[in-house]
Amino acid sequence: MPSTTSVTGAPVEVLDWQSAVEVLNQDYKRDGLDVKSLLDSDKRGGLTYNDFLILPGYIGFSAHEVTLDSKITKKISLKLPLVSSPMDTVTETDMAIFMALLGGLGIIHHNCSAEEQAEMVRKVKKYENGFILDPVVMSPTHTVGDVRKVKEENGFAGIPVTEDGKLYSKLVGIVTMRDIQFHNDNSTPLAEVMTTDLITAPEGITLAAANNLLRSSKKGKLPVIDASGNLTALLSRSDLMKNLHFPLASKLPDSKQLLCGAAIGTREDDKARLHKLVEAGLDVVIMDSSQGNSLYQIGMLKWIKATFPDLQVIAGNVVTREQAANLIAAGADGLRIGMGSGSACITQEVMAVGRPQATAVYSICEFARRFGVPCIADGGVQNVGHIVKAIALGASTVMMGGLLAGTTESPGKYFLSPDGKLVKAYRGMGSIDAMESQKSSDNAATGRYFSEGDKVRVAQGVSGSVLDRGSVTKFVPYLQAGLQHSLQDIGVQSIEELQKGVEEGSVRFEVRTVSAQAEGNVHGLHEFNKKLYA
Ligand code: CPR
Repeated sequence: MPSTTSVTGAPVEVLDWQSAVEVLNQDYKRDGLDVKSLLDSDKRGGLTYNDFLILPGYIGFSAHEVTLDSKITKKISLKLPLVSSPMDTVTETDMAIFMALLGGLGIIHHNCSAEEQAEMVRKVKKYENGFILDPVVMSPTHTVGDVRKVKEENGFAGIPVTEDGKLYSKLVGIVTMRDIQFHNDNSTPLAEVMTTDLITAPEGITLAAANNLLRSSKKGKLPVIDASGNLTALLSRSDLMKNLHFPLASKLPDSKQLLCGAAIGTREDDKARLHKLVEAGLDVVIMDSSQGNSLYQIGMLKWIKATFPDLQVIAGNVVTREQAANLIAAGADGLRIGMGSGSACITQEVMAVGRPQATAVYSICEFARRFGVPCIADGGVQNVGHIVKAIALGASTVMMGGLLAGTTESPGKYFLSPDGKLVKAYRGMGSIDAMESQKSSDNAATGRYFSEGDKVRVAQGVSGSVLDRGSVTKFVPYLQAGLQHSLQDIGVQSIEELQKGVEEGSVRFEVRTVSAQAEGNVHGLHEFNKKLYA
């Protein structure tokens, strides 16, 4: 038997290398901690995502084989577990459309009138990839100057002309830059310059057929008309060139429409708001409250379940099992977890109430799973790693505000920060700014943070800006690919497998000391460029 010497000089038997796995299983406990020991808050206090790591497992498959399907409510599943926050600097029509196209879900904010919010929901539900459903339209009395102005402001010409200058009115022509190129008189009415010899597509045409027609017509724009000749939509050649394919798009089975969520408050007039949202086609409603375990929310939840039995209702926010139990018992189809972890949030500081997010997520998800209630981990997500950790701790989906606020699809325009960086505004919904933007009593989002009778509004958030992140059509697929690679490293091929592994103790964790956190970040470089994806 070969032998070697230990540090004390005593001879030590060298084992047969082929028995390494057997010896490991016989003589050793598993490396790392199971999830219960990790989140033992008696021992360690509450943890945040940065306080721990997941240990790697065995890779027996490629990253693109990892699937990310997960439930957002009892009845609705997504192919990508990502949700955009109901905040007025994060989710309006465009964000909701693209989050759904990419496999996630957008929750439209309610810091606007009920009509405005319902209109946004309607646009998402009516959206068809490739079709422009609210094109700029002009009438024959509009002028050459008007077209030039649109070109200047929006970068496109090619404008359909209808009898009264609106969508759903009779199409009478189309005006392109070619029609007005050598026309110096800006006051000439479009009736004199527009092209009237039109190639159109009939309403109901498939995107593929419409694209073929657009190609063969060699035109820049293809108007879609109904049986009476009224304009209903438009296709554009430039969109055709960049037309993306969205195989993960979030839709209900047997439906061509994208899924759409929206937030409401728990006041009496939110009932009328919800009627409008449901009429517009809403699939999921979130009752938006920073502390959801209340008489008001439970009352509202029961009313919604009785009035709209088919609507999926997400309750919250909650951070303890006790809060969650009340909402589960009142019929919640999903829960939203987080209090004070949001990037623009000062709730924990001001109210002294809240909970570190990793502990909150584990505590509630472990409980809610027993009743088949999926949970959203909401707030505090700054990178792919945080998403993976939230899911490993039991969250079905993850909600992001700040991380998506700097994308092209979020509301608002980019501007230059004082230090010359391209940024977009981002603000907490309980910031003074957001509360003061409340234009009418019909506009109730900030009710999440104050009541009508309050003389002083106590801010629970800040307003500021976030760096440009480009389009969600690039950023979300980056998050998706990152998730797939992470699950591959852990050695699991799906979210279900990850959560089962955590529950059974085969997926292991390690506490991350402050110096471990420093080690895990870039260190020792004089300068570096942190480009996240290419
Ligand atoms: P981040 O993704 O930016 O970290 O967090 C977004 C979440 O922050 C939102 O979904 C919401 O739950 C929470 N949030 C928004 N405004 C807030 C204020 Cl003023 N205070 C506390 N939480 C807030």
